[in-house]
Amino acid sequence: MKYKRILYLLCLSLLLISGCQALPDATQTVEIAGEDIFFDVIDIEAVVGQDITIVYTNKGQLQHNFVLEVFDIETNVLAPGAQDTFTFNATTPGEFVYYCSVPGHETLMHGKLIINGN
Ligand SMILES: [Cu+2]
Repeated sequence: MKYKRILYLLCLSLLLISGCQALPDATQTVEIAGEDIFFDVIDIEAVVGQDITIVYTNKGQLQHNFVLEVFDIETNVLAPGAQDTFTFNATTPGEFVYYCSVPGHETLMHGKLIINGN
């Protein structure tokens, strides 16, 4: 009887430990559309150390791009319907603004990447 209780506690402990070791650095893929004149995703949350793949599509009638300065990301200015995909590692915790750098767009066309520390 006593052994059953010990075995139960041991199994419970293993479950808790394995739950705590879920991989925080699995790649997160985010699809973002640039429209006229806004991004359809304005908040991205990630965990420090995680790889983030952005699939960026220009779904507007105007030209748009995607800039995330802190990670040296700047797509080409995309024609309507064009797409660009890129991956980077969320190396630094904090909040970072991404935007479209086509003149006149940034004021309305921006979003925030939030990287949470461990
Ligand atoms: Cu734009």
